[in-house]
Amino acid sequence: LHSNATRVGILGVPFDKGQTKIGVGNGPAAIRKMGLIERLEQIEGKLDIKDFGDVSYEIPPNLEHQNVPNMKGYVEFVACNHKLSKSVENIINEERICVTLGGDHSLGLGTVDGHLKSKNENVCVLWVDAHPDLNTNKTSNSGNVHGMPMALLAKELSDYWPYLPGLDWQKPIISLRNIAYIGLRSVDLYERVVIDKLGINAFGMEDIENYGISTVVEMAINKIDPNKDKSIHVSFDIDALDTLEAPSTGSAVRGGMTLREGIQLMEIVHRTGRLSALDLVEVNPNIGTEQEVHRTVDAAIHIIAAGLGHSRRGLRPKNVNTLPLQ
Ligand code: Z70
Ligand code: MN
Ligand code: MN
Ligand code: MN
Repeated sequence: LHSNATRVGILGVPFDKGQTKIGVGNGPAAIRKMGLIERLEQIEGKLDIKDFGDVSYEIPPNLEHQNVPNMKGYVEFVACNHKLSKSVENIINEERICVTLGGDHSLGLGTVDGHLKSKNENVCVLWVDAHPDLNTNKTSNSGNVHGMPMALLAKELSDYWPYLPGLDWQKPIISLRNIAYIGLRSVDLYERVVIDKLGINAFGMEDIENYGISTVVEMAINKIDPNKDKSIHVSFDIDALDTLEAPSTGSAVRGGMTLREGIQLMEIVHRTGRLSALDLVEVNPNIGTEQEVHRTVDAAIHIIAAGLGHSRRGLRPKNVNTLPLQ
């Protein structure tokens, strides 16, 4: 391998307790089985890829009987994300882009936390999603923690949480000024209030429609990383894509991004050279027909490959003189 090859770490998180549908824990296996790593190996310049396997976790005895009102699966959520945060921190410390395969989006707490710790908090986040995942346990209608990671991460919302046992390792250490949403189209009442009151950078589907995806991505990155010196985290919920593009997910919302827009978004992020972490979450291979699962997993792999430098223009030949062109 070339010594300056892009270094990548793959990490599976078969976690499904952040919501109530069966199957999202099978996401990492489905994405690997459809040949993620083989497809990444075809990227120009050859990536240096290391598969770190799946995160496993145990519930510490002092956490076992804890719970927090309106937070389903609380202890599993806390235990898994603690382990995940450390794994992500270690992978980024190894100077690898950490690609996390979900699993439900509650894992965004651990991946962003680990990234922040590795990069001394000099991180900005693109949250690509139909949903803002900005509920607290007081505002959530569902009690599903995959709708809460952004509210746990945000400094500005720390006063709105009760005491959270076992979460002392996770300080809300990112400002909402360093976060931008792309693809929103299913926003709860309180989420809407918080986005408006705090002026959170939020680019919805109508912005993509009005400006085009490349302008939206440039605007979002300029807002959250104006000096172009931050480490970029993309947390990509597959439900950002339209239902037709990614049907096998737990809360599909119509009127979403095309796969082409998703790929273009990731290509732009790749070209910044500052991508350090990419989450690809909420792929649920137990939802839909075999063909729909195939389409969804294939879309996920295209998104990841674009973020790591796959070019739709094809590979450049190593030595033009040996080609039968004459
Ligand atoms: C809703 C909630 C959500 C993903 C659904 C939905 C959140 N706002 N996130 N699917 N990926 O339950 O809080
Ligand atoms: Mn989400
Ligand atoms: Mn979502
Ligand atoms: Mn294809």
